[in-house]
Amino acid sequence: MDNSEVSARLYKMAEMLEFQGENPFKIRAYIKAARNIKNLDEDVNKIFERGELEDIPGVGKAIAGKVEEMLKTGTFEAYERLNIQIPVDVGKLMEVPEIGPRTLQLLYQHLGVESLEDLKEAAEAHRIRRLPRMGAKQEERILNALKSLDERSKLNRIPIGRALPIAEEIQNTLDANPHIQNVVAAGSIRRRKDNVGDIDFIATSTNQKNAIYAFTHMEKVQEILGEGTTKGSIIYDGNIQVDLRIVNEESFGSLLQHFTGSKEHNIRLRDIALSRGLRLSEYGFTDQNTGNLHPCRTEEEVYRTLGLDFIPPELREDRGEVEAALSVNMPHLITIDDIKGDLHVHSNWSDGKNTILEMAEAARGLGYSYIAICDHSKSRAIAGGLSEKRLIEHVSEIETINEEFDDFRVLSGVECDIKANASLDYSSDILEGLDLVIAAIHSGFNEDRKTLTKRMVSAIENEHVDIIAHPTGRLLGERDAYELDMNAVLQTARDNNKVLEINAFPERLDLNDINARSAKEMCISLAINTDAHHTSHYKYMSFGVDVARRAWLEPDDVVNTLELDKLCKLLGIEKH
Ligand code: DGT
Ligand code: CA
Ligand code: CA
Repeated sequence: MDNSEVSARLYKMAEMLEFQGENPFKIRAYIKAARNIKNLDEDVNKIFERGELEDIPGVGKAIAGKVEEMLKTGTFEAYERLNIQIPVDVGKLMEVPEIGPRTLQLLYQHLGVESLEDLKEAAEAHRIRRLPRMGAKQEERILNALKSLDERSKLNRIPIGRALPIAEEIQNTLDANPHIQNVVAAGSIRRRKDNVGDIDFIATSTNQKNAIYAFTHMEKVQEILGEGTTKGSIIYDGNIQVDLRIVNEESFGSLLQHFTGSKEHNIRLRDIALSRGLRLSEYGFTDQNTGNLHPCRTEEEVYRTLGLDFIPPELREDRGEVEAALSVNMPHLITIDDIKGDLHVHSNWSDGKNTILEMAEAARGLGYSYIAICDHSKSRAIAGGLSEKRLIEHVSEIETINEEFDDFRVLSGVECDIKANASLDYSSDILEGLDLVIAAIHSGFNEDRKTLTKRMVSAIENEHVDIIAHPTGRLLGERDAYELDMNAVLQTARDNNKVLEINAFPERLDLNDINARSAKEMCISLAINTDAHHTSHYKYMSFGVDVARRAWLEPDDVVNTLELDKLCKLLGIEKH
């Protein structure tokens, strides 16, 4: 167990004791020990090996014994005993501001409340107001507290599109500091998860104290949560928690690996280490026979020592990457340099901000060979959807523009609405005249699963449709994916040889990593498109590539890695 795990278990013990109505001194002792172990600069295992557990402030003889038990067995007896005695999820329930240990006792004994779900059910059924010392007001306060807890846990996660620019801003500030070197954002942000809980930096320093001070005193710091000799923790502008750890160069690789996570991935690595007689921690490998610590300077060294291929951060989720690395079977993940064009771009013919020519020139400037202009279809009046007549004019405008280029092609496309009755927004003869048809659902999100799936399936089966845009309709932190039988969608796409989009617009990232990986496994091709409404939106391509990497995609899985002629062949586009 590492420091944070030991500390978490001590905290949980304190909560359970509180629930039992134990002696407050005993409870406070656990909390103090938990806090001090969490804030240690050194691995608690090392301190234990030196026989110095009792030197940790707040750790007396009794708690030192429990820590020793944990380090040897992963838990301690008193905790296990209490945990069996108390069926109640004390930790989660005490997070509700209205609920203290006495109320919890009452709820458990009278109503059998063991979990947050039980609590919600009891409150909604108005059973709480009838308890002694409770009333309708109290019950309503609990319901409100539950609601805001739910919202906060959603709000508390930050979409990567918001977190990454902030991480880059902080990175630049730290890089400019003469006392700080090797700054890397680790954690879920390095794994490019589509939403992150906080931002975890690690760095080396020639002057640790100055480095931490500089970090906690950056201009946009709202609050300092902690300031030690090797770590600092702050709330940054925008209400985002940011942590910084300073590490020695000798163990930089070990710490970077540990703090990149995920936790699940690290647990797998720890097991592999143990099978080789080594204990893996954020400080390095400890030989279990000699007790010697071998810190790793690079992450590559960590994986090499375990007999594993290097695993890219985006794959570190314990979703098969460890097995792939053991069998020397890692995928060759797609990179941004593989992208040859963007197949979902808007212009000012509908709700985009730039002309078709401007969109084309900007894309060409990025080194792309093609884009597809896919403005909205006629049903989307608020987005300036094109009437049949305008669509035909749009196609000839694109033909004229193409005459200006010999190394670049604008494909004429449309983002065609899938209407409520599952039909498309234009007739077949109109769709036939286009190079590319992207179909999407933009309305009726609240329909039931059967209806929405049917709309999607009919669109995929339509012979003129090439790509399904943002297939689940989710908006990060705003709107959940609509109800959809994803399996049916994937099977239909496979059977009809259709392409599914990874929409790279940072609010969408749709398909997500999990669904995109299922698509790959079913041999369905994907397209990574920005849905740009402005030339500046082309930069979002990297967010889509990140999703693709987390989905294990290789260049061959993505149609817009193809050169123009191969793409045209694949999509049946006429050459000009
Ligand atoms: P987040 O911030 O919720 O998006 O997710 P992460 O993965 O960034 O998690 P965070 O910030 O709690 O911790 C950063 C890394 O530190 C995590 O990916 C793995 C490592 N870590 C944290 N807690 C534990 C733990 O209890 N056990 C192990 N083995 N590693 C941990
Ligand atoms: Ca994190
Ligand atoms: Ca963190």
